This record gives sequence, C-alpha cells and structure tokens, in this order.
Amino acid sequence: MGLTSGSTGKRAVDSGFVIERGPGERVIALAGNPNVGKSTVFNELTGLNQHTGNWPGKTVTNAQGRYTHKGREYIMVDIPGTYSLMAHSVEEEVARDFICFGDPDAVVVVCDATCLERNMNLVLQTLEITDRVVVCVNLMDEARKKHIEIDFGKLSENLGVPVVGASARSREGLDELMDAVGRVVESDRCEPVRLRYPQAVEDALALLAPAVEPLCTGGIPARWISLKLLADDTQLIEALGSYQRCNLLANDGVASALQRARALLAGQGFSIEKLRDIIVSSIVLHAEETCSDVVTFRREGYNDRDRRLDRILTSRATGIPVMLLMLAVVFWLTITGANYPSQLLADALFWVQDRLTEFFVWMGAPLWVNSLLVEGVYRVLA
Ligand SMILES: Nc1nc2c(ncn2[C@@H]2O[C@H](COP(=O)(O)OP(=O)(O)OP(=O)(O)O)[C@@H](O)[C@H]2O)c(=O)[nH]1
Ligand SMILES: [Mg+2]
Repeated sequence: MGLTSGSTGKRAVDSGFVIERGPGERVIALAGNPNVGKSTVFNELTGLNQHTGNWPGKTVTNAQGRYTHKGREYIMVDIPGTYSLMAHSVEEEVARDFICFGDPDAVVVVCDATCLERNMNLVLQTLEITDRVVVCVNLMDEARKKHIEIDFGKLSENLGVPVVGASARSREGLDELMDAVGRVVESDRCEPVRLRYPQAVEDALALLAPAVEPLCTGGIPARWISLKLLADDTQLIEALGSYQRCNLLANDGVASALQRARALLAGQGFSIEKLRDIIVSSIVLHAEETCSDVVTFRREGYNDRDRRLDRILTSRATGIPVMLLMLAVVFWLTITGANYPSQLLADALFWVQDRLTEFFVWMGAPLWVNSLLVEGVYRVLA
C-alpha cells in the first residue's frame, strides 16, 4: 500500500508518507484525541521513541514501527491526535486522511479514561467509516486515582466493538489490546452501532447513498460520504478525488440526487449550517448516551474543587480579570519581583566571600592568594 499526500493541502507536514507492507503484515492505525497516550502505546509496542509529553499536539506526522504479537506481524502507525474527523487543522487532516484513505487493517482508538465521554465523539465517528475498530481506554491508573470506574463489557456492548483498558506507561493491558486487535483483524466481524440522525437527514441519506454507492470502491461507506456531501465538506470531497480518483460531483447521478436530497432537507428547514450543527449534536448526544451506564464516579464530588476552579478561571465575568491579574503578576515578577530573591542570593554569596577573605587573613596567606582564589575564582563563579 502506498499513501502519499497527493494534492491535498497537508503536503507540508506529511510529505511522501508511504507504508511498505510486507506479506502477511497488518497495518494498525493508532488514532485518538490529542494527549491520550497514542505515542506511548506506539513506543511501548515498537520499542521506538516517538515524542511524548504532557501537552496536546506533539505528533504532527504519521510514524510507523513494527511489532510482532503471537506470531502475527503488525505495522503500527502513530497518527496525530484529532478531536473529530471533521478536520480543522493540518494535523487533523493528516489523521483523518490516514483513517479514511490509509487502508489500515484495523484502527485502535486510544481514549482517555478520565474523560471518556468526550473521547467517544471520535470513536463514534470512526465507527461510521470502518467496522474494524478496537477501543483502548488508556490512563486507567489516572482514572483509578480519581475513583472513576469503567465497565468495559458494557461499553463494548454499547459500541459493538472490543474495548480494552490500559495504562500504557506501565505497559498494563497492551497484550490484551493486541489480542483484541488480532481477533478483529483475523476473524471477528464487529457489528458496531451506527449513528442515527433526525428523520429528515436519514431520508436525504436514503436518497443520496444509492447514487454514491457504485462510485465508492475504496471501502468507505456510501452513507458517510453522502453525509459529507450533504454537509458540503469540500475538503473531504477533494481528498476522495485525490486519494481514490473518485470525482463525485462530476457524476450526473450523484449531482442530481444531491440536488433532490438538499431540496428535501431545505423543505424541512435544514440549511447546510443547520445540518452541520445537527450532525455534531447527534454525535455528542450519542456519546453521552454511550457512556451514561458505563462510567461511575465512586466518590461523589471527587472533582468539586477542580470544577469550582474551572468555573472561576473560565467564566466570562471572572476569567478575563483573573488572566489580566496573572499577566500583571508575571510582568511584575519579570521587572521587579525577581530582584528580591536575586538580591538575597547575592547577599548570601558575598557574605561567603567575606568569610573566605577572613579565613585567608587568619591563615596568614599572601595577598595574591586571596586575590586569585577569592576575588578571582570564587567571585566570578558567584
Ligand atoms: N499516568 C499515565 N500517563 C500516561 C499513560 N500513557 C501516557 N501517559 C502520559 O500522557 C502524556 C501524553 O502521552 P503521549 O503518548 O505523548 O500522547 P499522544 O496521544 O501521542 O499525544 P499527541 O501526539 O500530542 O496527540 C505523556 O506525558 C505520557 O507519559 C498512562 O497509562 N498513565
Ligand atoms: Mg503522539
């Protein structure tokens, strides 16, 4: 398989990305929100050293490494973090394009156990594109510290794909993760839940998808492509053209079905903007439902203090004054504040210099020794 950037706008960060897949090797994409531990999983499995750190947006291009588990060979691909498949930045486009057009044998969606519901948005969107998904609920050690319990069986039932808990930093759960990947890749056909949209949108999709279906030879479901057409996702439509030579809008059947589907939606009061909002809110609602019977906070109010702080720091009334106050403190520290500890340090060091001089005088050492060692070496160092 060869995936190159083609003519899309992300060439600058992902130039010439190609996977050399040997016979029997399976390609596994490690997707997920930013900063959930994708690169940590990748490093633990492949022994490579992808950049990790506690802030989002470290991985900006795809990286690949090999890993053998129970006799099966895998090419693991660490892709940039993304909150959704509606790419808004170049890194998100790199991630979206690999999931959609990189033809991975399975996608592992790595999630943060401490905020599972938010991570479900990407899981649900990935399930719209492929059945071969394994959900890795990472950072379980952090979740335990916060007294969060997750029912993996229930989550797996709600999503229709395997779910595995992990703490990648200590390698916990990674063997089980690769067992699940192996099963998905080799045999199990999952039956993932499908997002359902309001009836008007479903009707429009039913009208458009049959026209799109014969043109979609790359494995991406016609339903999802139809949704993107309806929402006028030009980036995705262009990417389809460049990766799969699938120029949907040039096809008369698709163009006329699209016109009819749009008219149907307009008749129900759905503008393109409103449709986009509906798509996002349907995903968010579904994510909420998916997690409602899965996550339990064992200690009620465990994060009350964090939430109180969040309210103060992010509310419109207090957030901006607090930010200005902090900037003023930083400004004061830079201009004046730092002088106080600096003065204390200087006083302490020069106090030591005086004591050293007294020591050399007491020893009866010649004046040049004191000048060389105390006023020269020590003073320069101090
Ligand atoms: N406590 C704990 N920390 C973890 C675990 N896995 C990863 N981390 C830490 O989480 C932070 C983010 O990990 P990365 O692997 O860089 O995350 P990423 O998803 O690749 O991030 P981006 O590339 O920026 O999207 C790092 O500080 C890791 O050490 C885990 O299981 N437990
Ligand atoms: Mg990373």
